[in-house]
Amino acid sequence: MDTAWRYGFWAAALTAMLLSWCCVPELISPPFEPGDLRPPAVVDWRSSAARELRIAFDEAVRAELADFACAEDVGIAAVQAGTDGRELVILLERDQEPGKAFSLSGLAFDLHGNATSFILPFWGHNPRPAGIAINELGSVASASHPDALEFYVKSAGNLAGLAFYVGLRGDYDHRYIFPPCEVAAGDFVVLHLRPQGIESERDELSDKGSSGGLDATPDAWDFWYRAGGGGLPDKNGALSLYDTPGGSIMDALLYSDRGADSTANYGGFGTASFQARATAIVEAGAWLKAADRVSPGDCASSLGITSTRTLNRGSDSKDSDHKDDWHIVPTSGISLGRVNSDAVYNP
Ligand SMILES: [Ca+2]
Ligand SMILES: [Ca+2]
Ligand SMILES: [Ca+2]
Repeated sequence: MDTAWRYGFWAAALTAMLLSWCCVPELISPPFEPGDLRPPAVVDWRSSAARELRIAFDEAVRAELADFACAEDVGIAAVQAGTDGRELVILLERDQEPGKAFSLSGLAFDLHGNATSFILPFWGHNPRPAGIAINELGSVASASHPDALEFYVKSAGNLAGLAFYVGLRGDYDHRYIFPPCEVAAGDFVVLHLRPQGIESERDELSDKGSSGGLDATPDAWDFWYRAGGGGLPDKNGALSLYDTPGGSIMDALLYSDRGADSTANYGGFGTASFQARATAIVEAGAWLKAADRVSPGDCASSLGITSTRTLNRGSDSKDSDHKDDWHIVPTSGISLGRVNSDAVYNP
């Protein structure tokens, strides 16, 4: 009797337990929601004043002064939030030296705590950038006329940090950043892209007459690209000039010998790279196109260009961002460092 009762009791208890387990709602984890795990990304940066740097991100960020360091002796005084919270403003203790390269390292967090660290190159803020434009193209070299480019000074100022690209900012074969040099309106500046490496080739920081070398002249400012391999594309190229390496486009030159009827691939440009650069320069507002899509016919014509028949603006250096500003001068019409010839080469 007792045994039977005990079995009955435990059987009932077990059944009740099983029933109650079955009725307990199962504990289900909520679906995994990753939230924001992506760190903020730097989208732009620049020296914005003598004692100020700005770094823009793709989302709101915060940062601590202690996480920042600067290689140059400018001293970091504060790190503040800028526009929309998407920008950091780095305040410096001392003025930057115009055009001088330095780097800044730092750490920024988005509002979910994702961190990104960065080391960014800066060029000392130039408070008075000279207004210059590409004026004469010597892209087809000979032994006595290596690749060179002339700029015309439209408005006085300092060249420090102005950046010339074979290509454009973010997509280039060569880049040259000008050193500090005071220039006057009407001056000419010549960048020699394939120096011989001889001692007399000097960057003229204060004396227009101090450099020797091929195609250097006593009355123009001569500079020498020393990074090596700095040729200009002979007949089909996209060149650009920016107010700082991370800054705004000041001028550009698109040149081609293909013409509007070109049936080459990539919209007539022949290469994806040339088409992409031409399109980007037009979209940046530095060159005009005739139709919806930029074509080689929108480029200044380089047909007939040689080492002494250079591609030139007119003698007035007029700049309307249009191919018609440009012409090929007759044989021996090259005028690097001097006013351009208005004579036109007739094939
Ligand atoms: Ca000179
Ligand atoms: Ca222009
Ligand atoms: Ca000239």
